[in-house]
Amino acid sequence: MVRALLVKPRNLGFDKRLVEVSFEPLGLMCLSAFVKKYSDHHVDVVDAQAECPQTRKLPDGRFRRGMSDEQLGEVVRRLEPDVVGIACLFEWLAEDAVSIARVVRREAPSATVVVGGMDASARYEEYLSSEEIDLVVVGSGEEVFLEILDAIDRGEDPTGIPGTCEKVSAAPQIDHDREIGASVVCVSCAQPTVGRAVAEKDERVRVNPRSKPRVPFDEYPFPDRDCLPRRLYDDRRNQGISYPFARDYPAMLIQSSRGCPLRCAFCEIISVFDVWQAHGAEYVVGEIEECVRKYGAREFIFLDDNFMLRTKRVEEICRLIVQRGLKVSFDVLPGISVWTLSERLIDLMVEAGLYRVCLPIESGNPKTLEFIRKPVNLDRTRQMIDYCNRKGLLTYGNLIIGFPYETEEDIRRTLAWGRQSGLDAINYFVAQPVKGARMYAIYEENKWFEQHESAVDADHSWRAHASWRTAHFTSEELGRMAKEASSRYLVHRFGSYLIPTNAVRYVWPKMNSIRKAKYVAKVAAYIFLGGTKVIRSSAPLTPLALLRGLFSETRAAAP
Ligand code: B12
Ligand code: SF4
Repeated sequence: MVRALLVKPRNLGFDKRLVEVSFEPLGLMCLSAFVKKYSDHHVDVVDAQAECPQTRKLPDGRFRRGMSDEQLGEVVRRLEPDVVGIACLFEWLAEDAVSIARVVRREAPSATVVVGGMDASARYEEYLSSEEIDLVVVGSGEEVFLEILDAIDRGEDPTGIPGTCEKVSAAPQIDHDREIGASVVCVSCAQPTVGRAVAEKDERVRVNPRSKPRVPFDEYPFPDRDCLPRRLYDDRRNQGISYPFARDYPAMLIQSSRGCPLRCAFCEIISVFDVWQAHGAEYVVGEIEECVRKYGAREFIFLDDNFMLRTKRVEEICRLIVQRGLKVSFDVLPGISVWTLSERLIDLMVEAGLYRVCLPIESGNPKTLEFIRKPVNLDRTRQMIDYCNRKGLLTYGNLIIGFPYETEEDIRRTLAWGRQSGLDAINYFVAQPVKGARMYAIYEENKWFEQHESAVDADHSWRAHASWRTAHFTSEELGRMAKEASSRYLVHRFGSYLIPTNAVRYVWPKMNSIRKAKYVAKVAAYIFLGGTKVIRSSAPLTPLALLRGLFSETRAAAP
């Protein structure tokens, strides 16, 4: 039996309010449950952010929320782990993952340090360049992490395990034709090459190809939601901060499928989760029932990368929720693929508890959609948005601007489409070159990462930030355009509700019961009074501003 410790990093960022956002570490909960079900290894889970909710200002102006290194060191000393697993979902948390590994190395020098999660999977080389990290697990972690524990339990080195990336000592590859006056033995041909050898190739990372999952996905246990005190996440304050747009508290996270076989240009999912795995409807609704029974959950936030990939499965999930009389609400955080929607499916989803819908449309420009390779039909999308609005769903969409070769005109087309979309709100993002995504190479080849102008506002935790340039825009212009586009759209949209026909068509279906009206009032108050960062950066929302927004031209905030 080995002792494993799983750690969720502390949160970092320039926005003090955003670093308070604390989601339960569902990935670590999945690992914990799996190891407990299929072995007798001991697992502890620590949420280094939520378990010590103190925020400190760092010298560079960022905030860090969570345990100090000393507190973390104390935990490691007390638990004496043989293996420490650190989750890293986001690029800007990599730094904290490394500093946690450093603490572990100091307090438990013989422990194996493993890192996993979305960012670690996509950028394993960067993680392995840290001396303190031994292994990176790519993609789904349950089976691989258990194999690592088993290997250590058997007293073996956890090397060569499929699904891991590891360091290999820098073996000198010999160029027999070059003289450097050193004496080396060539690792390829084992010839002593005195006087004319050079270490040419320095391959320090080995990727051990993944094997097919062995355990059927429906035999995976439900996440170990009790491995940490529930109050850390279900407490009303945390729920309000972390899920400000939820309707029914407590809201809980759930993942019914992983991965997505599509290859949108900006998305790295395919490089991390190489197979699409999905639970059947019985499993999903069984998990919902358990959360309702055990924790009193009233709302579920699905985290699936592509929840809608098999619409039959979605229909079955919704039917079962209705049949079993589960009075729950739900939302799909990463969004619903709009091309899969039909009026019938929307009806069924609403009946099962869908009350707001995020549509990742990505672009209002057909040329850009072609570049992304997302099968979005813009006319059909508008029809579906209209139907969702009439069904009383709160509709918001994601539109991305600043793709590598997008011109001012291209961006204007997206903004113009957005304005006609009928969505209640639009999040405008800057296209991000994430490692593992198809379009990453374009930025590398053009050296656009090195040409960014603004690292001052380097808060990677906020969507409008860009630290790279594109063919036509600087990083500063990209960030500013996205920020302004989101707030301008809201002003325009709220302004349009002043027209009585629009109010009847769009607002009334969302407010025609006390429950719905209370929810809309809450969301509006959050946006305009509490203020998201986007809104706070726009002009005050006076009636005049709303009228101006209504009648103003769609302008790309281009230079
Ligand atoms: C939930 C979520 C959020 C939540 C919070 C997440 C959190 N802090 O806990 C919220 C809503 C706050 C959020 C916000 C954002 N998010 Co987000 N989010 C997600 C999402 C949809 C699901 C993550 C999740 O919980 N999955 C469910 C669990 C079960 O899976 P998992 O964590 O991957 O764990 C499995 C494996 O990864 C692995 N594993 C995980 N940890 C470990 C550890 C070890 C030791 C091992 C061995 C294995 C292992 O095993 C697990 C079980 O198989 C992902 C998409 C994705 N596919 O990851 C995006 C994602 C992580 N988000 C992303 C982005 C860009 C953002 C935002 C920046 C969006 C924006 N532009 O504003 C903001 C940032 C806000 C902030 N300051 O934190 C990107 C990250 C890109 C990157 N590499 O940096 C992702 C990958 C989506 C995407 N494809 O673009 N997000
Ligand atoms: S953006 Fe969505 S649809 Fe496209 S590959 Fe990623 S998860 Fe799949």
